[in-house]
Amino acid sequence: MSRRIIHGVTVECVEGNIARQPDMDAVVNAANAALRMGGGVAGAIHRTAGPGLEEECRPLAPIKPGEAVITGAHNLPNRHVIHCLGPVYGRDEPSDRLLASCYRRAIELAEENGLKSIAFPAISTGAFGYPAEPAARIALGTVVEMLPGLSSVRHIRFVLFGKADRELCDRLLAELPAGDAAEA
Ligand code: AR6
Repeated sequence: MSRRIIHGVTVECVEGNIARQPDMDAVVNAANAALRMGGGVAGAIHRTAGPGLEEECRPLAPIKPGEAVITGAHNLPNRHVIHCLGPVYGRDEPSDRLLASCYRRAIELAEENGLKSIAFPAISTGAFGYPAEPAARIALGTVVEMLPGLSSVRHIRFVLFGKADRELCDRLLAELPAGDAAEA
């Protein structure tokens, strides 16, 4: 687990389950285009949220790679779910820009809805095949670029499934320039 405060925003890497982040206003779903139950993150989120989440999602689907939509969280211990469709690696191009767009749109939606905290899984790095390290660089890089302009979001958490991905996140977070604020 590692944590830094950059431009007044806490950014952290933790190991865990995205469906069990009760202290976060929003959790991000690594969705499919149809916004339906799936495997991995989408399985954990929909299973915990219950069938009301799929119902709320139906009129919002389909979404395109790089897009994000926001819903309620139903039985999840959060206020909202932000559903992002990541690129399928090797198919949806330019994959780096589409992946960056997911993180950017998710944070924009959090800001528009006055949310203070948001937790991300490693979008596209499971079933969609995006290699872990370039995906993590895009995730952290995109988020950090936005930090100086944020007014509502004060806490951003990356929830990694397993030690190797969490250590990768820790390493990239430690490499970031300091920003303007105290380190935690
Ligand atoms: N909490 C946190 N991370 C998780 C969890 C969890 N509960 N479960 C898996 N991961 P994936 P994608 C990690 O496949 O690549 C779905 O079936 C996992 O180890 O969930 O964007 C959808 O329906 C990996 O590092 O998302 C879509 O069709 C990362 O989260 C498709 O898969 C993302 O894995 C989306 O694929």
